Formats: sequence, C-alpha cells, structure tokens
Amino acid sequence: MKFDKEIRNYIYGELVPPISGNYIDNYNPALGTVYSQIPDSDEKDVHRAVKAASRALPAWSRCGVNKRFRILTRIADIIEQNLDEFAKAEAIDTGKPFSVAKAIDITRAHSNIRFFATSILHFASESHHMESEAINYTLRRPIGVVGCISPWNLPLYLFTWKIAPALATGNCVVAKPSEMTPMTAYLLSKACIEAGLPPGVLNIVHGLGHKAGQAIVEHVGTKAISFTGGTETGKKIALTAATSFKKLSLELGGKNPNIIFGDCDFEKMMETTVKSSFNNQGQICLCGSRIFVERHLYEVFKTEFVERVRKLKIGDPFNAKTKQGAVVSKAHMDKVLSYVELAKSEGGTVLNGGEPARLRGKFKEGYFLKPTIIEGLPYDCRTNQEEIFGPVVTIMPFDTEEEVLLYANSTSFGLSATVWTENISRAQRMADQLDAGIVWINTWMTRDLRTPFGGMKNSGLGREGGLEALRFFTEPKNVCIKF
Ligand code: TXE
Repeated sequence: MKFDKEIRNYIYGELVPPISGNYIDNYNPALGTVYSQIPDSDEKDVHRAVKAASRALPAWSRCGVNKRFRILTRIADIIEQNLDEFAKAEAIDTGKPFSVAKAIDITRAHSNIRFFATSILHFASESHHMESEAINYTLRRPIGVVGCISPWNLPLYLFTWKIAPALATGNCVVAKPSEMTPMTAYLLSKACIEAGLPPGVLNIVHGLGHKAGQAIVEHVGTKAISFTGGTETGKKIALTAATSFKKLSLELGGKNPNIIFGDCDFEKMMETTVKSSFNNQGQICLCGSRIFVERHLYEVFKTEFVERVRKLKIGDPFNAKTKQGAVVSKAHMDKVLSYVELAKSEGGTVLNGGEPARLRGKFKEGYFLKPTIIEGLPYDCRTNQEEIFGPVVTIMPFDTEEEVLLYANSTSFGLSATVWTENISRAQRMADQLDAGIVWINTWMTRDLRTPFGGMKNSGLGREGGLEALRFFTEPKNVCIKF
C-alpha cells in the first residue's frame, strides 16, 4: 500500500481533491524537508463530508451489529496485513522511530478497531422493574453524524481510538487528523475502500485546525465532537460547540507526576521511568514529566537516571537501535527549547540535554533534541506547571507524602500519575488523593481498553475507552411500559 505525494480527502467513498484546489506542505521531521502535500480543506469540503455522512446514516445505523463487526474487522485485518507500510508512513510523518510506530502506534490502531468491533456485540443496556407497576428498558441509539478530531503525537492510534467506537455504534463520521501527520489517516481511507466500508460512513477531511477543524465543530450537522489535543484548542472547541449543545469529549494536555518512594523496586522503576519520561520524544500526554524522588534515594536516582538517559541513541528513525527520533516540527522544537531557557531563568540546572542534537548527513536539518533533565526548580514555577510536551523532565526530592501530594496536585492538569512503592497501603492512599483520571502503581502505560480513559481539571471532559466510549456515541432512551 503505497502513499502518494499529494494526498486527498476521503468523501462518500472516494479520494477527492479539496474544492479550493489548495494544498499545504507536509514535512518529514527527521530530514526537515517537504515530502508531500495535503488538502487545505475548508467549510465547503466539510459541508460535502457532512452531507455524505448524513446520506449514509440511515443504512449504517440500522445495518445491525454483525455487519458493522464484519466490516470493521476487515479494516483491522488490512491494517495488520500492511503493518510495515503503515508504520513506515507513521515514522516518516512524525519522526518517531519505526520500531515504535510498528510496536505501538499501528499495532494499537488495529487493536482499537478490533476492540470496538467486538465490544458492540456485547453492548447490553439496562432495564428497571417497578414491581407490580411498570417495567423500564433503555434503548441506546447512535447519535447520528459525529466529528472526530485528533492530534499529531500518536496519529493513527488516537484517530482510530475515536472513529472505531463511533462507527461500531452505528454513527457516521467526519474526521480530521492533524495537518502535521495526515499520512496514516490517508492510508486508512484506502483500507476502508478495500474493506468495502459503505460510502459516506467515514469521511476524512484534511486541513488546518482553525479552518477545516473549526468547520467540523461549527457545522450544524455534526451532533457530537470527540477531540484530543491541546487544552487551549479544547477551550476553543468547547466555546464553539456550546451554542449548539453538541455532546463533547475532550482529551487534553497533562503535566503528570512520577512519584518515587525509597522502598520502590529500583531497577523496575528506573527502566520504566526512562520510558515514561522520553518515549515518543516525550510527546505523549501521559508522560511523567515531573519526577519526585524521596530524599534519601534522590542522589542515587539522579546519578543512575542521567547515566541511562545519556546513552539513549538519537537519530535515524529507521535504525533499529534508535531510541529518540525527531520531534514533530521545527515550531515544536523551538517551543520545547524555549521552555529549557525558561527553566534556566527560573533557577533550574540542566543535568543532560537542553539543546538540539546535531546530526550529520541527511539528518542535519532534522528536528532532533537531546533528552533533557532539569533539577533545582520550585514545584510552582512555570516550567513545572505548564505542558512542554517534549523530551524534557524535571526532578526534585521530597520528604513526606503530604509534601509530594501538594507538589503533584499543584497544576491545573489532572490526567495521569505514577507511584512507585512496595507499600500497598501507601499506594492506595496516594491513588486516592492524587488529582488524576489514571493512576499507575509500579508501572506506566499499562492499558486495558475497557477502562475509563481521560483526565480531570484542564486535562479534559468525559472519558474514552470501553463502555464510556460506547455510551458517549449513543443516545440513551428510557421506555417505560405500564403493566
Ligand atoms: O494540538 P492542537 P497540537 C498539546 C501539546 C501540544 C499542544 C498543541 O502541549 O504542544 O497540545 O499541539 C485541530 N477547531 N497536545 O498543535 O492545536 C488540529 O488541526 C477544531 C496534547 O497538535 O490542539 C489537530 O487536528 N480543531 C495532546 C488537533 O486539533 C482544531 C496531543 C490538535 O491540534 C482547532 C497533542 C479548532 N479551532 C498535543 N485548532 C494530547 N492530549 O495527547 C486546532 N484543531
């Protein structure tokens, strides 16, 4: 499955150019060069997509769960059969190591589709028996045409995480991937055509957020919006959707604490903490970017952590030994570097990294950053309060549970948290008091797709995953029958 230099929108089952005929450059972050063009779609393309979805809705919403299961499973099979092609496209588009794109991004993408294709077969609703008076049963019907908008960090992984439950529950979708990483969504269009997905059930419109994305949110025909991206963008979407009472699912930013007590399993903690700090170049909303270490372990931790991070191989995404690829864009690299300068101005000391990685040859112009560790900052400075979303972590010691809870809960975010301790009572106490939608104890990124996924405070609105997603994409109707 080859990907084309000039990609197209996927509307009513066909790959079509933008109505305006305008295109946007798409960069290869590892080379710093333009390698493809994406449609610069606008409200006209979005209207065409919503009309296509509306046309497909009656048949798709009534075709029954078994047909939806079969077609979605075929799409998952095609992705899996083309795993390397999809992973190659993802690695080129994002700059991440091919090994990560293959093992994480694309594997999870087809797993997302399979998970919801099967879960719809077991999606029971409820009934309530009023003794001798009446019986109630709850119908759950698809909402209708829904909008799905996703970011650039885990492109196909997060795109399918929204689209799969929406389609499985009988909705039709107008979806927009990030303009920075559109390629695997384009390949997904081709997989849908090959799988025989009926025209209009899924429509993919490429383009800029404030233009094509905004048009999806504004369109009177989209009845719900599922969004993952930055908190500031989430606010804009909520403001736009408020006037039309659209159902909203917002998965936003994070500034997640990684709390390490002295009694932890040191080797397991260390091996995982390198990953939770720098996997995907730190561009995962769940990364543990603030590391708090119980004081008596702090110096031992710091020495070992810096030593291991220094050894992470940075470079060619297609070299199997590479652990750190490029960050997604020049603008993002500059944003991350600006936070390193801010950290220094706030009194921080850079223990590793803090600068671009200067590579030679064809990667000379790539957006590569050295994984960065900073210590000596107060818990409430901007560097420790704002989402950086790059290969940058701060470390600091703490003495008591009360103190580290104050630090951990001090930000406006509340997405995830990690706690390392062998003391189960302490683990429970911390989990109960941490402001987070997801708390990992002695692990990180262990994911059961049935669990509620999402955050509190400025990390989002609502939850994805399992029943939460199936219920988000359906309207419950209570029917009460008098005996
Ligand atoms: O997100 P945006 P970006 C954070 C991270 C990052 C920041 C911005 O801090 O630096 O967000 O990243 C579309 N109406 N996260 O630029 O702008 C846009 O086209 C409708 C955390 O990727 O939020 C893209 O498809 N849509 C996050 C998607 O929204 C709009 C992962 C995300 O873009 C829009 C990524 C609008 N007005 C970034 N404006 C996580 N939680 O994982 C933009 N878009």
